[in-house]
Amino acid sequence: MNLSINFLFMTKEMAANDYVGFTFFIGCMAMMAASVFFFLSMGSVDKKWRTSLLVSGLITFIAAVHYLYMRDYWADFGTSPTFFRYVDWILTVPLMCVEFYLILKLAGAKKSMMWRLIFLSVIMLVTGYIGEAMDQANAQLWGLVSGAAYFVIAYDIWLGSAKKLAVAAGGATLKAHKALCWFVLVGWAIYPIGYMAGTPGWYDGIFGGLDLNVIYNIGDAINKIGFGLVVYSLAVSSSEK
Ligand SMILES: *C/C=C(C)/C=C/C=C(C)/C=C/C1=C(C)CCCC1(C)C
Repeated sequence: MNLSINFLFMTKEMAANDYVGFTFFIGCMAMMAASVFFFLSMGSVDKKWRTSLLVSGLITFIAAVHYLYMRDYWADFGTSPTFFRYVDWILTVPLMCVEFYLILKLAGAKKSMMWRLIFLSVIMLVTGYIGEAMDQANAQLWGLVSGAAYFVIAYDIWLGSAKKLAVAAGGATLKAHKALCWFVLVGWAIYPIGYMAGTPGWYDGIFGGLDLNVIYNIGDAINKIGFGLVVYSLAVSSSEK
């Protein structure tokens, strides 16, 4: 039962050609380093930005811990740590929704906007998990439902009420909001590609056998660390004044 805890930090061999294992390893380090950076940066920005930086650090910290587990899971079993992956996402993706809210709060954002995004992200992830781990035979269908929720999230922040608040706030807030929107549209689109590489469907074979974990790990590094850096630069640039 406590196997997954006992094997943490134990030395194992990693094959030189285990490029999947390597991306878990490097992803883990990157998430740890980013967390230290975001936490330590909290002291050098205006008070009103500290919570945003704290959340950025929590996102990468939660990921770092899950990467430790996923790295070891991969080393031991050589199969996808799907469960840890989705537990990580179900914690960190809603926190990214909180980040949108925190940035726009000063411009008058309501909590209902945040809860709506969180609700949609949970639907996106739960249906994705079902398709990937529980009902692969219908992976295409679950992926479609998940994709629909993703589409609504993207619509909401690009064109919905969040957009209006960002425009009203202008300046650095608008710029940061735009950057985060691009992360959701382009950065998050990496994940459905990983899903298609790892589940059966009409898309079989088009990714040439590339392991879904490599795609997910690249997506995580871009989205979690990049997202945090956008928040960091907003905090720094609007603290200087
Ligand atoms: C830090 C982790 C992040 C930002 C994870 C994001 C995950 C997604 C945007 C996943 C989306 C999916 C679809 C849109 C369809 C197929 C199933 C998913 C869950 C991979």
